[in-house]
Amino acid sequence: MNQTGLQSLLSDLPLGGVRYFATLGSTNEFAKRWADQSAPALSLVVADEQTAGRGRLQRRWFTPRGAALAFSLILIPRIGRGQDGILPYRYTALGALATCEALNTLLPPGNPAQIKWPNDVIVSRRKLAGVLAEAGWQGEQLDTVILGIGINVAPSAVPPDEVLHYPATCVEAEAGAPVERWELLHAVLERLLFWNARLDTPEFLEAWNDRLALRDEWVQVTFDDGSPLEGQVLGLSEDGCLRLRDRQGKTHELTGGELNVRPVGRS
Ligand code: BT5
Repeated sequence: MNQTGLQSLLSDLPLGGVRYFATLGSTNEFAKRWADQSAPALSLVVADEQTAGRGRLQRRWFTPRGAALAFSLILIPRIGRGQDGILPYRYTALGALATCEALNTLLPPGNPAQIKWPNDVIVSRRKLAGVLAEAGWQGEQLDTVILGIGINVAPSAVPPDEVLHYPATCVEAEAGAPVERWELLHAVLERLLFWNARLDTPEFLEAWNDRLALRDEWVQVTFDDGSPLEGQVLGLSEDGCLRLRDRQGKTHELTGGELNVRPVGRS
């Protein structure tokens, strides 16, 4: 792939600018700087390889050359703080939902991609893609969202187990066939643009809820400060929080940004 090839591949989509890099530190980082210099809405940054790809909480995201998709879309929502209690969450879900939908055209129907709340896309209980939505504020206004997505396509994209918090997989292993990376990128972007225009609709919430992984299962959640909570996954609340019921029967609605959800008794 190269700059011209990418532009031509995506020419039917209503994107802003498109930038392709063979190697880049982080597409989110580049997109942030580009947004600060007034990038048009829906501009896209794609890298074949990332040398400083990031996850949440300063974690690393591995994107070796030739095997993965790593890209960031610049969204300009212009929504006031009053309306946005859970908005950055919706963007994370937007990325995860679009990724699931594009993947599910390639995966066997009995083994679909699902969203492990809040930001992982998993198949067969293994992480196949991660989403990092970073919000930029201008005073009280949500000014920019950099929506970054990393997808493991070929087996060499999957990092070794010892560096992982959660088992990982890739699209080709789950699809059982070679996958054309750039066609997959096109398909994800198409779904992203579709749902981005419908973020505040009940249909969006329903589609997100339908793809929620670990429903009815007991999970352990670890919050930022290290405190744990064990509960059964009930689904999403009306505003996209994860609803859990604890052993005492009390329902919790999780909004916390940085938490890990793990099936109880599994690694
Ligand atoms: C995420 O964070 O899952 C968000 C990943 C977002 C990556 C995209 S790529 C394009 C854009 N540009 C960037 O710089 N970032 C975004 P989190 O939930 O914190 O998960 C991070 C953890 O996932 C790491 O600590 C590893 O354990 C694991 N990990 C790292 N690389 C992985 C990979 N390729 N596949 C599966 N797991 C991985």
